[in-house]
Formats: sequence, C-alpha cells, structure tokens
Amino acid sequence: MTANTSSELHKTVLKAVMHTPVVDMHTHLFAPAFGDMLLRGIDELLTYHYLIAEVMRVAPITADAFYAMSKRAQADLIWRELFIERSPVSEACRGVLTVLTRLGLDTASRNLDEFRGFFDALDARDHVDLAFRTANLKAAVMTNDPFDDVERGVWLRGFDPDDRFLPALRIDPLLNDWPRTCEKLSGWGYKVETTLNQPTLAAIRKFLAEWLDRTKALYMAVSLPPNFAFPEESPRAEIIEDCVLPVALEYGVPFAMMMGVKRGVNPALRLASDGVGLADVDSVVRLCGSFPKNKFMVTMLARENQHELAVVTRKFANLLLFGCWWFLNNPSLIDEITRTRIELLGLSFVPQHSDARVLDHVIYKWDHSRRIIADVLADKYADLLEADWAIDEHEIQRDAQRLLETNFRDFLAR
Ligand code: RAT
Ligand code: ZN
Repeated sequence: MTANTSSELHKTVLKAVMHTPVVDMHTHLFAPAFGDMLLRGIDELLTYHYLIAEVMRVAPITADAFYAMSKRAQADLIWRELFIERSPVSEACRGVLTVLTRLGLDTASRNLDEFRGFFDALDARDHVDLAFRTANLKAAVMTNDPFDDVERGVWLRGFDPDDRFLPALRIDPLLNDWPRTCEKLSGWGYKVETTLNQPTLAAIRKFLAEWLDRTKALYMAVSLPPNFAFPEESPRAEIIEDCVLPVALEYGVPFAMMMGVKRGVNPALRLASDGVGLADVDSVVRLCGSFPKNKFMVTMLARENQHELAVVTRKFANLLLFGCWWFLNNPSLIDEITRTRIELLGLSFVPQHSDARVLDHVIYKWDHSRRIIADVLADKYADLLEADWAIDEHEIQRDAQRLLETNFRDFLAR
C-alpha cells in the first residue's frame, strides 16, 4: 500500500467499498413482475413500519385510526410529526433523507409534494434501474412466501425472471404455526394431518421440494422467537429435522435462521409491533454439529447474542453468519458488531443485508452500512501497516468483494 497517511488509507478503502457491487442476501423486495408487491417511492418510504412505530409514540392518534387513513395521509402525518415538528435524527428518518439527496432531490426544500412528483414520474422498471445503480447493487434476494395467496398466484401463473431479483423460500407459517398451515396444505390437496405421522412428513417434504423446483430458491429461511430451541418437543423441531434439513441437503441449499424476534409485542401496531429477545446460541451449535452436511445461515436480533454467535461461527464451516438485522441496523451497533466479527472471523462472514421493504431503501441502507464497513476495514489495515504488512489496492478490492458478494455466493456453491 502506497498510502502513507491514515486519511489516504481511509479514502482508498472507502472508495473500494463504495465501488464494490453488492449482492443483498435478504430483502423484502420483489421483481417488477410481482406488480404492486414491489413497494417504492416516497409515501412507502415514509410509511415504513420502522417509522410507524416512531410516529405512534408522538402523534395524537390511535394505531387503529392511523391504519384507517390513506397511505398518503399516513405519510403526511409522519412527515409532519417526525421531520417538521422535530428533527429527523433517528436512523430510519435519516435514511429517508439519504435516499432523497442521493437521488438528487433538495431535502432543504422540505417540499413533500416535490418529492412525490419525482417518484410519480418513474415507472417500475426505470425505478429499479435507478435504485440499483444508485445503491451499486448487483442483485437482491427476495423473501418468497409460498403461503401468501397473492404471491402464490404469481408463481403459479409464471413470469419472466429478472436476474437482479433472486428467490428465497420463506417458511415461517410451516414452522411457527403448523395447525393452520396443515389446513392450508390440506386445502391444496396435500395428504397431511395435524399429527406429524410419516405420510404427513412425506407430504411436507413434497411441498418443499415442489416450491424449490418452482422458485429455484437459493435458500430456505425462517424467523424464530427467543424461545426456539433445538431439539425441542414441538412440530417445529420435528419438521426442521425430518423435512427442512433433508430437503435442503438434497437441493444443496442452506437453511437460514433469523433468531430472536418477539412477534406482536404490541399487536395494535401490526407490522410495527415486533420486539427483540435473546436467542439460544447452543441450539445453533446443536444443529450445525448434528447435521454437518447441511449448510446454515444465521443472524440474531439481540445485541447481547452477537459475541457468542461470532465465537460459535468460528467452530463451524457449515455456518455463515450474516447481517446486522433490523433493530441492529443502526450505525453504533453495526460498527461494534462488524469490529467484533472481523476480529474473530477475519473476512469469513457477510457483514450486512439491507432488509429493504421499499425499493429505495437499498440506497440508504447500503450507503450507511458501506461507510461503517469501510471505517472498520481501514482501521484493521492500519494495524497491518503498523506490522509492516504491505497491502495493495487490489487486495482491498478483493476483500471488499468477499464481504459484499462472494462469501455469500461461495457458501451457496459449496
Ligand atoms: O426488518 C423488517 O422489516 C422486519 O419486519 C422483518 O421483515 C424481518 O426482517 C423478517 O424478515 O422477519
Ligand atoms: Zn426481513
């Protein structure tokens, strides 16, 4: 590395990280072929559930009354309460402003209708091009729910795939609500009973295999509550062991576990109602150790789980640690967690996913995270320079590419 000052080093690293395209391994975005399921534009940005939780703390309105309003009126309220009546300093508020400035809009105007005019003029395909270009995103993995009737219809009808949107099969209802899912599967003609007997387990495997064939999903995923344990006496553990893991092995796809979400802490808030709790890292140890041929990807929601999870990840090559999920996607925590992970794992993890629900989210989430990843990397390279280790720009670019794309792709390909 020719850089002899730390600020030059930092500039080189920042440039490399900013210019490296990302494969975003978990989002809630959809290809334009899914129609209205692809959320985009300023009113969707303002009514992001992260901001709904924030506005409900300050606006003189009940959650039911809020949800009864039109999307535009909800966005107006959030803009007024969180951007005009108080400074928009939270990470979710700041994100809206980053999106607007990165798209060339003048946030100083504070003119919501002007912003609306800009987004209204974009059709879905142009909007995707613009967002992916601005965020420097190569591809985004969707969250494909085979139990959602609208989404299911799109898959059954078929569509022209867009290779920037990669499929992932999300199976929360199957694992977290077996009795209701059993009824659904039965309604679709699968020979299932509430008791998990052999024919039922075989039918569940058939269902999973059919959906992996249909979607070509890169992985199967579930979010799990803090009390999830493996093994445990539950339909969930049985379905994981007898259906999900064997099918995942047959198809060579990882099983992703997003652990530590307490659903519906305040149900009135609906999508904004979830909280966080400690997850059981030993269950991950037991799964990775008992099923060494399976591949697991894990992210945890509680800050207090991060050190233990990073240590456990050192022990299992069949485990890919990923992302600063949801309530962790805040600069102070991304900084701390990314440092811990690099110190314990080197470059063998995936530092971030966006969890974008609105197309434009990828712009701010990747902008903010990339800057922190670059800060951490620059400090680590500075330590290496101290030890007379020479680093060139290509090596920095290679490392950035591992973190932002190839660690994920290589894990899938293993
Ligand atoms: O981050 C979010 O938007 C959450 O609501 C969830 O979608 C979470 O990421 C999940 O995938 O369950
Ligand atoms: Zn998510």
